Amino acid sequence: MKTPTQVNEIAIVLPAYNEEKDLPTLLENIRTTVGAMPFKYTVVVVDDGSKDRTAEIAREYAKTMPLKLVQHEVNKGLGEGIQTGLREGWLIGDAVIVMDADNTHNPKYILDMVKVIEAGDADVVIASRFQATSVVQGVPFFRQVLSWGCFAMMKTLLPYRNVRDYSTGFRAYRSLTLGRLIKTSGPKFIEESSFACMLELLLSLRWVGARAVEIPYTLRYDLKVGVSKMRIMRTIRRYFNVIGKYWAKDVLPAAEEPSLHELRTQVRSRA
Ligand SMILES: Nc1nc2c(ncn2[C@@H]2O[C@H](COP(=O)(O)OP(=O)(O)O)[C@@H](O)[C@H]2O)c(=O)[nH]1
Ligand SMILES: [Mg+2]
Repeated sequence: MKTPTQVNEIAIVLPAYNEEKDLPTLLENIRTTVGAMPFKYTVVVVDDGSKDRTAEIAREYAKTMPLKLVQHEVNKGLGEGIQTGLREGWLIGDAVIVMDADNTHNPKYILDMVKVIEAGDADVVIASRFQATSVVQGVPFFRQVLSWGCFAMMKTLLPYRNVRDYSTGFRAYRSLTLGRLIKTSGPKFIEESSFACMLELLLSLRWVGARAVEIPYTLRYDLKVGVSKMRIMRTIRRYFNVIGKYWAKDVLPAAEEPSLHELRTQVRSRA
């Protein structure tokens, strides 16, 4: 079933922890690239207790571009960061894009992602490393093995139609679908604090019946100046936890969709 969605405005959520080296380049890029796209945008920077100039940089850019800074006083982990960003983002945009703040995800792909949502073909659009024309530059071998391993494991244990890249952070979500997830699960809709939160979020969307589509893109890991924050062994361990959580859960039956405005009112009145 198609669910065409008019996208007049998007929120771009950037979970950021100590990203002073890469954030300015990304924000400049967003301003020129997304600024030229046919919809309004607001960047939501979630500074998760960074010890460097991440928050200062965001404050500086907020003077010259649509940018909202949300801060956690102490570092709470990527899961909490994504959750804070999505909670803000779905109230702002008709679609929410989440991408890494380390300048490895090019904002030019946002247009392709939004087009899929507008056409009504998907509720979540994944910029995938595993499409035929996708290119991955500069990712360490072991990290590639990890994402392939995640793909193979998920296809065997909990396959999601059309999905190959289960663990990437670069995705677009239809706000109505995020609203449905938040309404169903409550305000703490992500429990994982580790990088396994990306898998958890995807499986929770599968659970609420979200349809996924992937688009090809080029991951420029070689452009990253700062260090990776992923703790690999911890993430692998947590993947199993997430799979266990969703293993026996049946996909929820389709429900009639309220308008985005109605859904926002319903969720706000509960909070
Ligand atoms: N909110 C929050 N974001 C984080 C944390 N750790 C990493 N991130 C962000 O999550 C994204 C992915 O991290 P990154 O180091 O790029 O991982 P990699 O690309 O997988 O090597 C980046 O935007 C980071 O700033 C954290 O503890 N809290
Ligand atoms: Mg990254």
